[in-house]
Amino acid sequence: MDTALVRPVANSFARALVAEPGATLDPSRARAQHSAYVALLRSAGYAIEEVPGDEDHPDCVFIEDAAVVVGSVAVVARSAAKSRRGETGPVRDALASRFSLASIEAPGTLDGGDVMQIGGSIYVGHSRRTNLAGIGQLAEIGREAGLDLTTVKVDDGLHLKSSVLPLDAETVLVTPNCVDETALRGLRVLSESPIERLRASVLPMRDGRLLITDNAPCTTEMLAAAGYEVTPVDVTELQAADGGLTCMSILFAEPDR
Ligand code: CIR
Repeated sequence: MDTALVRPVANSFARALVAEPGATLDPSRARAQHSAYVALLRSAGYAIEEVPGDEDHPDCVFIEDAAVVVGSVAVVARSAAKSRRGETGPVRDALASRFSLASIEAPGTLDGGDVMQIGGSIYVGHSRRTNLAGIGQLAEIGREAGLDLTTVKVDDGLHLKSSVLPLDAETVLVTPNCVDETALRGLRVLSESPIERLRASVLPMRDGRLLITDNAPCTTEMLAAAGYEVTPVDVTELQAADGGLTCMSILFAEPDR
């Protein structure tokens, strides 16, 4: 069974972190869009488990950043954004009954949005949120699970997965000129349409459909022509707070017990 861990949009979402100052955020609109996103995950066959929301943490809906599942280990993250550090407890509690636990420790920092797992390898963004100490700690955990880790320098965008997203086990969708793309050699790269820069976010679901943000029609058409079964979804209010489609869930196969 595959599970999607999600977290509701808090009323305090209006105060979520934004890279572009001045953005106004509407929690009700974000909540409606989030519900549609969760409904699509459910329709794909994920068992939805909701971690309680937290009004003290306006960004808590972006649950991906709080923890990363690597093999049989759930790694509790430690954001460089201090306002987000308190988000991890309830996420850790939800994962603790299924996985053994590890944590990124100071001075390491790491957001789950910087961790891309594809084809048995881990790629980690070295970004404003994730530092080399955090990457080193994750590499050690990955090594024990038999997974290679590649560091990718992120020059533009919040996280690695703001601009590099898995489409399948060997292909990524890349926004050009955001990361050191030499680190991605070995992967097949499809490029986001330049006129939709950083608008296309994707999430491959377990039923074979590819969720895609509905404000990126050129990229959607390109992916459909490449053979992906695309399902557009409107998450513009969450994108206004720098979120993408991966960041609102933690997806995993339930471990055998
Ligand atoms: C932040 O700045 O941390 C949030 N407003 C957005 C986080 C998005 N997370 C993600 O894409 N993994």
